[in-house]
Amino acid sequence: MAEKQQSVNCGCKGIRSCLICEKNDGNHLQKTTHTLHYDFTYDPESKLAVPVKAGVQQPFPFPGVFLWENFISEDEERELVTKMDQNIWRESQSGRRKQDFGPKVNFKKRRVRIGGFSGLPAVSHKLVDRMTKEPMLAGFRPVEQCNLDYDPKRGSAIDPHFDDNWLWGEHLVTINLLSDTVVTMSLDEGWGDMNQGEISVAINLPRRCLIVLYGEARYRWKHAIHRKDIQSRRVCSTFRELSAEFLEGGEQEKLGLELLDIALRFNGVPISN
Ligand SMILES: O=C(O)CCC(=O)C(=O)O
Repeated sequence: MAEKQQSVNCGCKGIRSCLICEKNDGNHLQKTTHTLHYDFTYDPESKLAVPVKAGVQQPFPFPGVFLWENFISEDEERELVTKMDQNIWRESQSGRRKQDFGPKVNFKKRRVRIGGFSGLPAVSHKLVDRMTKEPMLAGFRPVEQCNLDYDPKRGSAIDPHFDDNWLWGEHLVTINLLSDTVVTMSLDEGWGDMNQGEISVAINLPRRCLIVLYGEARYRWKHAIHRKDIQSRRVCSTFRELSAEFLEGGEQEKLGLELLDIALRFNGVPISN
């Protein structure tokens, strides 16, 4: 099937779709899957993935997730979203809208352009100070913040994917705002007696929590937000750090230092692409 032309009303390209382009284009690809699914839920207390249906499958350890409930207060949430809504939201893929505070990156060509990057926004200063008080984030120095806006009216979602690991480092830190949702971790090919299909682990994200994905949850499992898990408007801010190549002793240390210097001045406006 020919690639879909980008709709004027949304940001979807290729196989991505949202409710707006699905209405306009009867030919959009509907995903059908015939594989088996093994469904688990993450238990933050035990850090185990627990089978949704009791029976054959056993719980298993699910490392690489850190959850901080009530990371921000209701007042802070209001302030953050009000400030975000004063900036332009740009249409993105799969019914999302976004605001980016970071360098312009061509991941395919492995090129970074500092260009119009003016730093993370001022409102994030106290949030970054707060998160880095947590011992596991003590060395976390973000150089990018991406705000995403999900709306059930647009069918917003993000397909299962891995984040880049050439430029971005191990810790992906996300603050979840305005509504509860679920981040679904998936492994296309299972193991042991689950080797016939896909394994997924649902992590419940309460409104105003912070989640860190690192280690196995970052590098071995894909992550996604499914359309069915957006029940009302949801906004999130994801913070990303540099990989070793851009840090002290790395091949691109100089560029990394420049990016850090700009990012952590905290007087940025969203980049316009
Ligand atoms: O919406 C989220 O929580 C995840 C966003 C995400 O996966 C991404 O920006 O790559």
